[in-house]
Amino acid sequence: MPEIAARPYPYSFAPAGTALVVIDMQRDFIERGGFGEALGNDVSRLAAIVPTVRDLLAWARAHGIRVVHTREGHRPDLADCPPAKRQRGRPALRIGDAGPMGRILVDGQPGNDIVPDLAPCRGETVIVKPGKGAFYATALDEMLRSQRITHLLLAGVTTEVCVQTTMREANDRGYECLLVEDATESYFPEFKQATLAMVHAQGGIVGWTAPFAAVRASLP
Ligand code: C5J
Repeated sequence: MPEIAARPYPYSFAPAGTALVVIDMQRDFIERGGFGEALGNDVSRLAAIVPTVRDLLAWARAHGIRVVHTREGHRPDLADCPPAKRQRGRPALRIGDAGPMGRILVDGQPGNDIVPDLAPCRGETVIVKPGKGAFYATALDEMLRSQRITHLLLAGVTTEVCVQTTMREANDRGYECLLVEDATESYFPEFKQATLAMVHAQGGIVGWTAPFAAVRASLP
């Protein structure tokens, strides 16, 4: 079985039982004028990982590893957006407000699209999720189980919010998870480093982490 030189110890996986889950690489978080910037963040930090995520996607596709993309997005009537989420943080633009890329964090709006360099290929699953975790109020778990997926490689943004929440949800559901270190990013570098440490501490209490080079080396 292929093995990735990971922390805290090598990660074994069968490509047929593995999915790459790319979380929220959408314009709302990565480009100017979206939700991330409305919350006061410097979005350029996130744009910097796009080339690595693109290479990771190409690697997964070349090896027949299933690819799942997620987007954080709400229904146009915001019926799936709790008022607490909409009110939180006093942002310049709230979820559902009209912004430069359409309505903020609303499914179907230009800002909610995945960035063009990472556009899903035909046949790849796109999960639209109302929460931070990709398992909350979605069919992700049923979909993965029906395809006999047991191992997840995770990438995307932001490391300590949607990526970590999803990884913890997956871990609790029994998936063996590895977070690709340079294919995830945060608006706060210290939060990213803390998340990586939390994941692989205590013998891999949430899972494994490894750089993309180590992932790529596992399947020549
Ligand atoms: C946030 C996310 N940060 N995708 N969403 O609100 O991490």
